Amino acid sequence: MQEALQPNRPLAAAGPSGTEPQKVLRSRVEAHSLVSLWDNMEDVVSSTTEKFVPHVWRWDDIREVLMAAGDIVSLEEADRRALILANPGVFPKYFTTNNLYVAYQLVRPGETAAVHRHTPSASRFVLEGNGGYTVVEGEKCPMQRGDLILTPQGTWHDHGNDGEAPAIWVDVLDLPIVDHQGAIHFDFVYGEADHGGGEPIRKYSQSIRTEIGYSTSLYGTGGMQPAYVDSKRGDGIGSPQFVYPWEATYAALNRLRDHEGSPFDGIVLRYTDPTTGGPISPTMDFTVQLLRAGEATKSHRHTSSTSYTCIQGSGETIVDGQVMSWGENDTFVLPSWCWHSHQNHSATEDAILYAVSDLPISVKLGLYREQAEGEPDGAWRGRPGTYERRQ
Ligand code: GTQ
Repeated sequence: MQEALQPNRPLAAAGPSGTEPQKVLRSRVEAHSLVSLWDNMEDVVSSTTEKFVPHVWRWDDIREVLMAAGDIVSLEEADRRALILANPGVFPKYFTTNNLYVAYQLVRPGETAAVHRHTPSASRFVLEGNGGYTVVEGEKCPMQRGDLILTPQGTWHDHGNDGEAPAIWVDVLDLPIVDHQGAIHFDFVYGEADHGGGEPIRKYSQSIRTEIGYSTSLYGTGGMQPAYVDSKRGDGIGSPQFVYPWEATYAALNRLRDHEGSPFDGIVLRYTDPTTGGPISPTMDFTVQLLRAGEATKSHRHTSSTSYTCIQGSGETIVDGQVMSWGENDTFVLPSWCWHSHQNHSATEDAILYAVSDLPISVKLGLYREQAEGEPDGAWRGRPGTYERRQ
């Protein structure tokens, strides 16, 4: 029988001790802002993203503090009244996963948040209220519970609330990767020419330029696209459909509920850019998944991190052996390359999760790997993902 392969050399075998000449050499090296690879192999090849931990943020806690902030912090002072879900593993850095920034935002009745645009891609998933809205590139997008509203990179956007109740939603942005790339730019100066034309005048909010429902009437019918408009909206990359209404999402989940679905995610649907069929943002993948009463998924892991918000029901996600229980409007995060499986313990009720991951980054860079429970490690710890083939 053949012996199992052994590593050529255990990592960091040399370690930071060594002979006298090696120690003298180390001080010479360090005096010039240099570091030797041979003394620090283990640090150099280990992953700093392992510091991100799985965590659950509770809706009751967030809502209470957010409502208190509503009384104390005005939108004129705050620009955006949002509470960031700061991963405890990297605190005080305010990232939620290595590539995702997640926050809960409140706009009170009658308030407006000033128009701006930026290089990060942004999204809002609506939890509460029925008079909230976001204006994206002149399109007013009303915000009802379960709606997904996109403000792709480079699109002007402002928020408001015409209703009687607070509007609260979950923001997910790709801020951390844009930051790593040294590419964060925000533009706060917006101008429009007045009705008669002439020079642009600075404005706090955008004028409405389309009818309500423009996005979904143009792009919201699967398999059909308007051939008479320029589908580039804003100056970046992203879906021209800015609104994905809950009604359509929920109907699609229900239509498919008798399918077997994914062994790892149940009935999982991807939000797509109608012009490409791919994810709706260059860096983030958006999905919604139905875990039927009593459903328990198989465990797997992959090289992408995910933020999940529970939209309906309750359940548990087991991450590397740690049980994370969640209920309506809670958000929990799954760091990259952690084993995870989901369970809906209810005998009668559905559970629905809204999930945003950084999968497109891994796929574009050729770094996507996945591994199912019971599968051997294979090449590069895992196997190349099936994601591209499913596209
Ligand atoms: O609503 O435009 O949570 O620009 C972070 C940055 C929300 C927004 C955030 C933003 C916004």
